[in-house]
Amino acid sequence: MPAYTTADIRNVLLAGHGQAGKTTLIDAMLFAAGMTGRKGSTLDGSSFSDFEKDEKERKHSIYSSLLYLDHQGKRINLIDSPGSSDLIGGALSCLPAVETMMCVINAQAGIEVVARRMMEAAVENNLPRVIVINKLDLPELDLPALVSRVQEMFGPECLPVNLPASGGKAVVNCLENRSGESDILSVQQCHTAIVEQIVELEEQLMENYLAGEEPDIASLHDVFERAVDQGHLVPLLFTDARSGVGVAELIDFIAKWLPSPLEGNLRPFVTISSAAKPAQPATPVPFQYWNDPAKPLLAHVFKVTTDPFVGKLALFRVHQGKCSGQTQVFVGSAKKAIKLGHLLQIQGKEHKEVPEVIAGDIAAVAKIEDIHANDVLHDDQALGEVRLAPIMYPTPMFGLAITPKTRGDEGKMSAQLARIAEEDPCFKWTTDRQTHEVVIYGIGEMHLRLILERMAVRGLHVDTKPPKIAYRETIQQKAEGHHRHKKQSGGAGQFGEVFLRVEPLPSDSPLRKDKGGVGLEIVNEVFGGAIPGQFIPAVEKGIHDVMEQGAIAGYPIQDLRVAITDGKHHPVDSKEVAFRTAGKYALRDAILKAKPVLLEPIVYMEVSVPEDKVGTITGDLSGKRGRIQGQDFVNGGMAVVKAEAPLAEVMSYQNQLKSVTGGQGSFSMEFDRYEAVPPQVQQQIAAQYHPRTEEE
Ligand SMILES: Nc1nc2c(ncn2[C@@H]2O[C@H](COP(=O)(O)OP(=O)(O)OP(=O)(O)O)[C@@H](O)[C@H]2O)c(=O)[nH]1
Ligand SMILES: [Mg+2]
Repeated sequence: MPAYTTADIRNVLLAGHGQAGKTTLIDAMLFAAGMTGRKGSTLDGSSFSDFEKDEKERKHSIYSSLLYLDHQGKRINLIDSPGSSDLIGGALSCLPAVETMMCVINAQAGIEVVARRMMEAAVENNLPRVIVINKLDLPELDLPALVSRVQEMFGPECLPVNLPASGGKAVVNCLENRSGESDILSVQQCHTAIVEQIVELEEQLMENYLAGEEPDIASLHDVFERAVDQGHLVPLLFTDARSGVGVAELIDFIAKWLPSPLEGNLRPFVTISSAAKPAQPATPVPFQYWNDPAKPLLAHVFKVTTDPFVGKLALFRVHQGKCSGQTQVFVGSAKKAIKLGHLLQIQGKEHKEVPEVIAGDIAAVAKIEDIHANDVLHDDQALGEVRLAPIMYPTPMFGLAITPKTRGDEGKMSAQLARIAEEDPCFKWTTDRQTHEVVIYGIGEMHLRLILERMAVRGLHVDTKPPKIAYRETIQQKAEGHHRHKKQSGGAGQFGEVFLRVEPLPSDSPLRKDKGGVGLEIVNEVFGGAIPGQFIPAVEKGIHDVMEQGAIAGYPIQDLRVAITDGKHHPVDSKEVAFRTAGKYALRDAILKAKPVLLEPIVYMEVSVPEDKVGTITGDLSGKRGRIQGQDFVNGGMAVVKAEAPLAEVMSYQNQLKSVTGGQGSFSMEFDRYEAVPPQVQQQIAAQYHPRTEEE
């Protein structure tokens, strides 16, 4: 048994924009808590959190990492996450492991894209938020203005629990103190604001407070914690992670005020009944569990990684029950149990074997190939259908075609790609149907570059080709299609005839791709056995063929409702293959009459540049079919231009920005939606498409 109980655990994810100081803060916390004999630093590669070679070289976090500290009998698990918008998948995937998301904001740069994104993601995932404003030592800060910005953007419930004091050399607690000296704002006013915010949640407290009774702060723990859980309060703290100001206070605050697994909001586990019909999306039913070590085991694998010494490592959070190395677990709905073997407590790159992991805690298990990212581990077959509700990740849109430098390495390449796809939820790869090339997709240029480097380190070198755009196809109106497939060759013939109707899926249909659906609904309206029931699946197969292969330019089709309306069969010559072919060509026929359009990915961009470059940037983006959405002037003479643009035009924006601004500026880009391409672009792309017309 560990020396602590579930009630003593705190799990905190540090997230936020790149360079805000998350990793530095974690190194500072470990040092302040006496966990490390020296203070690690990202500056000289000695960080306990950024320990991977590529992280040290680039001086920023690339992977999430798990660390812990012990303070006043509490076990505090900290997850550091990368702040680059390209790597946000690594931060999002850790949300299910914690009770609190701590968003670190750079006092000078202000609220940047990833901070905002992670704040939104925490709300979507019903996860309490804490804000840390770091780098309070930097010169020329306007901290009161930043606090107001935070409140404007994330709500008036973002309230300071401490304030910088002594010229930035200390912080003063305005939650536990009614008065005191601070550099900015009034301790008394901040104290009142926070007390008023939390007493609101309890009638008796509120009445007493209104009657003039100042509550005893220590007695407010439960209601404070509830306010945090409900998002009714977002505590805000200040730090200077480099010199350690506010760091001990931050640890104290986590230990004392933030929710333990027993108090925190439960993660959205659901049961997916396998009884649902395959054609219909299964309706998930919320699954109730408790962070109780006495109940059956329920754990969730939130990260899989490869350790140079132990091989595959799966990091998991126990949400219910407990496990030891001897525990026989089931992975999801698997019927055969496996023994966990060695359980490891992780401190950055160090591992220590532990005998047991209890509900609420985070640990890792080594060398089990059957355990994958996002798996649920349990020791009770009744939990076989329990899953975690999916996390919404940004769609990887940046494509690169790759071929191994060494012929014969294709198999090795697939194995590596599969491994990376498991380690990184925002990495996808496919084989292009037209060109048979392997195409990898990531969030941005940097993301893919890092992945290529990782493959090279693992011994696989590839050639890359200019990025490809993942176009899609759809239709704009209703139309009918027909095909009769008839073939007489020698003995037995082939016969199948299909009539069908297509229409766009209604904009509110849950089956639409942008709603997370499969993008296709097939309805069987065939009357009186014109197509015998046993051939309907073959027609459906033909429909799926076209959906994958495209009809106008060779890209996947989406958001179609296809009604199979009529057909003919032949008692001898009707075969599956005939109906599959008929279905395929009938659908193609219908689509061509249904005003087909080519869709292209549109990205949302935020470009940070010096103020005097704003005109150049907006002009340049407008020339790239971009639409400017707004501008923000932030601290330090910088401005943020917000825009939407077709991905095809801004694929190499990194270089474009460099040439326009002479090296200054940075940007983030994320997929927003698909939109029809202008007609002349569609003509160009479609003209290059030469489908094979095989009438097998
Ligand atoms: N002056 C000052 N510099 C800081 C502070 N905290 C961090 N830094 C510096 O800011 C830079 C970035 O710090 P990191 O801790 O790597 O930032 P991060 O948020 O982990 O960044 P990513 O890993 O890219 O997301 C480093 O040079 C740090 O030394 C601070 O409080 N004050
Ligand atoms: Mg970092």
